[in-house]
Formats: sequence, C-alpha cells, structure tokens
Amino acid sequence: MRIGIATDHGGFALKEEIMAKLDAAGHKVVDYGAFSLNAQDDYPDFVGPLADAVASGKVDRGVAICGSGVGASVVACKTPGVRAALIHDHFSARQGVEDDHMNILCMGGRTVGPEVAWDLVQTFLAADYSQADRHLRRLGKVASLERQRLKTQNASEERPMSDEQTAQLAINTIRTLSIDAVQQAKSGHPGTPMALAPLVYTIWNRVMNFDPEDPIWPNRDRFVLSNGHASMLLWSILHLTKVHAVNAEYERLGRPSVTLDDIRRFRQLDSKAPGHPEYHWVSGVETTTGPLGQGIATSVGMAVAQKWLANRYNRPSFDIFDYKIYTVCGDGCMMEGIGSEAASLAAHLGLDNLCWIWDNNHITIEGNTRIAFTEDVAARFLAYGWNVLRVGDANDIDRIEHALAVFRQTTGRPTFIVLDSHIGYGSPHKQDTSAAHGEPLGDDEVRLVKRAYGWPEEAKFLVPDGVYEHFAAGIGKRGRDAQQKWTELFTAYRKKYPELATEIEQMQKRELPASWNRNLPVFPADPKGIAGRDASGKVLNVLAQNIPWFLGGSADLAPSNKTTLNYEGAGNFQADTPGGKNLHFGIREHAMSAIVNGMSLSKLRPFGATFFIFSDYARPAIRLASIMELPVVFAFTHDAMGDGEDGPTHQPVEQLASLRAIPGLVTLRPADANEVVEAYRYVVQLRHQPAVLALSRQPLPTLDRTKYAPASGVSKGAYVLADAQGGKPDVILIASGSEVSLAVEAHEKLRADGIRSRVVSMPSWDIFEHQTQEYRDSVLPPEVTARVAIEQASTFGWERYVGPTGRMIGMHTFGASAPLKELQKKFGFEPDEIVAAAKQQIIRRAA
Ligand SMILES: Cc1ncc(C[n+]2csc(CCOP(=O)(O)OP(=O)(O)O)c2C)c(N)n1
Ligand SMILES: [Mg+2]
Repeated sequence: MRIGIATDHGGFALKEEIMAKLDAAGHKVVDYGAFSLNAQDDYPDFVGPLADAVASGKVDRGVAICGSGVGASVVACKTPGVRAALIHDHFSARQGVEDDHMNILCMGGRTVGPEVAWDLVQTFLAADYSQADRHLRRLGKVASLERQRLKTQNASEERPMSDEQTAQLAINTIRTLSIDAVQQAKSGHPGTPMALAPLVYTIWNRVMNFDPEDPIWPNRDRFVLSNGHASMLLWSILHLTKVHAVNAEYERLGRPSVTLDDIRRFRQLDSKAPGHPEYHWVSGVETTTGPLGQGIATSVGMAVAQKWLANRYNRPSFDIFDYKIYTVCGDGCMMEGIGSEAASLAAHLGLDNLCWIWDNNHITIEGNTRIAFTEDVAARFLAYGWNVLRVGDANDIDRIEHALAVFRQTTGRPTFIVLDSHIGYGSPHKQDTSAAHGEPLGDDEVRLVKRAYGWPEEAKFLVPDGVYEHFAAGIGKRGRDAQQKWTELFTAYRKKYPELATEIEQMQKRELPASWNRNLPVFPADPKGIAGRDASGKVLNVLAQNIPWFLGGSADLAPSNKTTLNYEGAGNFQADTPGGKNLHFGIREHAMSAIVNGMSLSKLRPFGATFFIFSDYARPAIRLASIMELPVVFAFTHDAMGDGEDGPTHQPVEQLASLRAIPGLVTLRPADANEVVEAYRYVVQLRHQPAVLALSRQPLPTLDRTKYAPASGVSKGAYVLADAQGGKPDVILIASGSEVSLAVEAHEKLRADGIRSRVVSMPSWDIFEHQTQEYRDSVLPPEVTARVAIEQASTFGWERYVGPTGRMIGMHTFGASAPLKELQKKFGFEPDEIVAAAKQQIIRRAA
C-alpha cells in the first residue's frame, strides 16, 4: 500500500519509528514532513499536503501525528474527501475504516507509545470498508454535507468565495461535466477537457468579446476548437455561459444552445452535444472540427476575413470589425501537414488577429509523442515568423491571461502559445497517459478524480451554485456590453455610411446585392469556342465587381486557372494590402480549401482554385464545407484528358465520381462558355451549399443557342439540348462538359442517317436529382432505354442514367501522356464512336 505520513515537532520521533516499520513491512511510504525536529514547525503545513495526497489518490491512506493528534485530525478533515479521526484504541482503528471509510489515522505523539501506535497503524491498514448498506447510506450523507458546503460556500454572505475560488469551481465544473458526460455516454475523450478547462475558462470568461445572447453578432471574437475530440470543452462552456440558439435564418430563438440535458445525452441522437463540434447543428460552434488540422487552417480563413472586412468597412472612429480569433489545437493538429501550410501562410500574411494555443501534452492515441513527433515545434513557428509564447502550466490562469494579453498587443504576426499541460489532469492512474485520451475514466477513477478536485464524489452533472452567475458576470456582462456598444456604433455607422452598412447586412444574411448579375457575359455561337477556364475567368471578374465581398484565388495556378481578378482596383491580398481581392494561397491546396471555408464562415463569398486533379488535396475541406453547408465555390480547371501531355498524374479520372458522392455538394461540369455563365449564376445564388465547377483547359465550341436549347437549362442540372425531330427519340445521348459537343456532332450524323437522337447536357447530377420526377422523366423518358453516356471520366455511377443495358463511353484506366487529339482517339471520345454506340443500342433494343 502507498502510505503517506505527516507530523509536526510533537510527533516527530514517533513518525520516524513508524516510517521505518512501514518500510520494513514492504509498504511504499511517502513522507510529507516535518523533515527535522524543530519547534517552529506547525502541523497544518504538513498534514494539509498529506490530506490533499489522500484525497487525490496519490497515496492510499495516511497517518497523521501531532502532540495530541487533535490538531492533525482537525486539519485533515478540512479537505473534502478526507475522513480522518483521532484514534487511541484498537477497536476504533478497525471500526473507523470498516464503518466510516476512515482514510487518515491520527495519533498523539505524546499520548501513545511506539508499540500501541504501531498496533493501531497495522490494524488501520488491515481493515477494509465494509460497504454494508447502512455504512454506504451514512457515507452518502457525509458526501452530501460536503456537497452542500461546496454549494453554499459562494452563496454565503458571510464567507463569499474569492474570485480565485470561484474560478476554480467554474473550471472544475467544466472538468466534471466533461468527465460525467463521457462516462455516461460510455465513449468520448475526457482527458483533454480535464487539462484544458482552465484555458477555455480563461479565454471565455476573462478575454473573449462574445455575447452569449447573440452568438452571431458579426464582430464577436471567434473560438475554434481544432482538437475537436475534446468537444466536451465546448459543450460545457456553451452551456455554462448560456449561449443562445439561433436558427438557419439567423433568428435568435431565446432558448439555450446546449442544455444540461444535452450534455447528459452527449453523443446521442439529436443531442446538441454531439461527438465533435458541429457548425450549423449547435449555435456557438464557429466551425466543424474533428479531422485534425482542419480547424487551425480554417481559423486562418477567419483571420483573413477579419482583415479584409476591417479594410473595407472600418472608418475613422468606426471599428466595425476588430475581432480576434482564438484557436485551440493539439499534437495532432501540429503533426498534420495542413497545419503547416496554414501556419506558413498565416505568418506570411501577418495575421496578428490570430492566436493558436497548442496543447503540448506529449500524448496522442498511441502513447507518448516521442514515438513519432520529436521536432522543435516552437522553433518551427519561430521560423515561420510567428510570435511564440510559452505558458509552462496549463493550470495557471493568470499566466494564460497574460499570454493572451501579449497576443492582443502583438502586431504584424500571429501568436502561437505553447501550453504545457497534463492530459487527464487530476486522475491518479490516468494522468499523462494515452488512456486518458479517448475512453471513459471508469467509475472508480471518476471518484478519485473528483476527490482530487475537492468535488463531491457521488455527484453527477453538478453545476454548483454560483457558477452560472460567475460566467454571467464575466463573459455575459462583457459580451453584452461589447455587443451593445457595437450595435450603437453600427446604428451611427448606418446613418453615415448607409451603403456600406447595407452591404454588411446583406452579407451577414448571405444575400446578394441587387445588381449582382449585371453584365454577366453572353457568348456568341462559335465553333472554335473558348475554354471553360477562360469563360470562368470572365465571369469571376464580373461577379467580383458586382459583389464586393466575392473574392478568392488559386493555389499558385491563377494564370492557368484563369482566376486572376484583373479589373482596375481588384488588388492583391497581402499583409500591407488587406483589401485586395486576389488571394495567393501558394502551393497549399489543403490549407487553401480550409481557408476559403473560414472566409465563408465569416460570411464572405470566397472561391478557391486549382487543377481538378488536385481536388484530391482539397477534398477534406470540401467535405467539411458540405457538412457545414457553406456556399464556397471551388473552381477547378483542367477537368479531364485536356491536360494531355502532362499525363496520368494530371488527368482526373475518378474525381468527378468521388465529388458527386459527397452529399450536399453541387458538382457542375459545364459544356460551353454559356453553360459556364449559367453554372456561376446558379452557384452564386446558393446560400447553404458548396459547389465545385469542373472547367475545361481546352477551347470548347460555343453552341448555337438559336439552334439548340438555351444554356439556362443548367439550373435544372440536365436538359434537352438537341432533340429528335418528328417523334420520340430512338436513342438518348447524355454527356457533360467537353463531351457534350461531341454528342451534338454525333446527333447531327445520326440525323443524317435518319436516326432520331436526343442530346441531354447533364452538367450536374446533383441538381438534376433535385428536380421533380416529372421533369426528370421529360428529359430522360423511361421508355427510351437506348442510351449512351459520354464523359471523360470514370464511368462509375453512370448506370443510374443509362440503365442496365445502356452504354457508357468513359475512362476505365488512367490516362496517358499525349496530345489531347490522340487521347480522344485512344479512349474513344470521338463522334463516330458515339454514333456506333448509339446504333448498337438501337439494334439491341430492337432485338
Ligand atoms: C486527420 C485525422 N487523423 C486522425 C484522427 C484520429 N484521432 C483523433 S484524436 C487523435 C490523437 C490526437 O492527439 P492530440 O491532438 O495530441 O490530442 P490529445 O490526445 O492530446 O487530446 C487521432 C489520431 C483524426 N481525428 N483526424
Ligand atoms: Mg496530445
């Protein structure tokens, strides 16, 4: 057994003797002092720490001695969870444990001799708590007295809790809510909330300007939990600060975002306390996190947005946008490549409104980070150009607060705070181990942890009196004051700058300015045509001029993607020109995609661009944009074999299929320049869906819309572009993008051969799927089963439109390095192939 022992000068000699005997008997003895015989020594100085050690489970039982033993027992019992008693006799030494779960034996050094004392100690150690019903009942009452005392401590007029004590109580409430929720759910991550509760407490209650009653106030400080597995931190703080719920129409609902009941139902269906932070599902969550690294990268987009918004809208004496972004992350976020990309760009852009706090606990799932992660992270961030600070103790809220103050005073670069912490803080058996990361602590350990926190051991989901009030007086008041001040400021701003104010209001509701579609180009018929990317570039330049908050850029491919906004005054977004509308993401597709998500979360209308093949590098953030329902535009060019000579590594094959599989994502592959215009017209009006545009590298004929159907059919996802004359079609040719004009050529050839064919341009499966059955049947009449689909991509999934007997002309392998013409021939993307396939279909049907 691990035995702690303590005394003052009154029992010094006895302590030394007992220690020697315990040692000889094979116990592990921890000496809490006194360490020499000195009449100035006072028992509280030694018995206090012993009591703490027993309560926290660091030692199993304690022996406390002073002159009479009275002082020692008085001090020991001050610690919640300690049951100490002054014992003189053998009977009480046993019974104290068996009946009353005594965990510290107190003796008088001047009243019992060494033999009796040793007999008492041995009896004490040999006894076990009987756990008989009556004893459990009594102990329950003792615990309830402790609990009451904890509750009333703050309420009591005579003995108000100090700020420090209340802060500690609030922090421990976050911890214990997290522990209880994980325990109840039988799944989740308790260790990091236990460690980071003081950090989250400090950011929220002492620093952030955030009004719990108005969690969508535009100038609120942002909090991002990038280590999303520690979601109980968020649910606890959203609950304790009484953040209100808001609906999808941005209406405040007047009810809490997260109730205690939600927390009790952590990770259960429909609970507002899901496994990971979910934007859109829980008000007060600024971004969905869980895939490590995404949150920190997204927060860079939020910081970019703040800089841009401040530049456009702030005026002398009108700091409409001056918010900061606080991002908490773990080792995982530091290891993921996307984090490095984002950190590098954040420093380049001098984002001094951005603060990342790294939970440096040296623990991930497989154990200590020494097995895989030994770099000097702080040095890395210094090298990027961040302001690097360190707080050596995650429990030191004053130093955390100070570091955050340094952040707010730092200009020209983002701030990185290394926070040394202990995962599972307070857990005697799990602290500093990966066991604290992702599984419930277990009932016994929960009790020990609560003991360590001075918490009633049996209480569950306890919010002690005074805690809600404490948050109301902190963030509640500060946030409300700031929000009200801002609202007054904005009222005056609206008077002085009505147009700018209207822009801000429209943007916040994801509305568009009245003239958003003015001057959208119309392309005349042209057999040579224009590349999808070129048409896209023209549209982007119009939209960016019509919609002030429409902006974006490419991952170093703007000249190829044709995404440069080159109209007068568009400018580049850089540290010293934060009003620019051209972002240069560098060759960082992962980060770019998360950053545009962050910009969209800040209500800008961003676009990001790269080659379609590298959508693979963007997919994790595209997926999150879909989950979060963000209207981000991804403009991906070089959408198929058009990348010719670059070969298979640059030729997308499976990308369309995989993006079409993402729920909620609008994927569009326009067939000609006018379809490009219509595609943008459609996606810009989306308020809650991201969109991918797959655009051609090579020129595509601009179809003659007097001869064929108008391109506005794009808004239906698929439409009849060219139809059979004089009766219903014998065969339907369905194509997207560059293959549509091939299908039109085939259609004309078939017509010359007297065969009635219909060409369906199908730029978007997703949009088409959302049309009425009637419309879909009108485009693809079920009775016409002779069908050919043509698309320069994996045929995966086309069965749904050509049916079990239809033909698919697509890619079954990777591409090859060669000029496009040769590739088209090699892989069968030629009008004659389509004609042959169509005829076969008709013969098959006839047979
Ligand atoms: C991209 C990604 N890969 C893997 C995971 C699975 N995962 C969740 S938490 C975790 C360990 C994270 O360690 P750390 O960030 O240090 O968190 P701590 O355990 O310290 O809370 C892993 C690998 C994930 N969520 N995201
Ligand atoms: Mg860690």
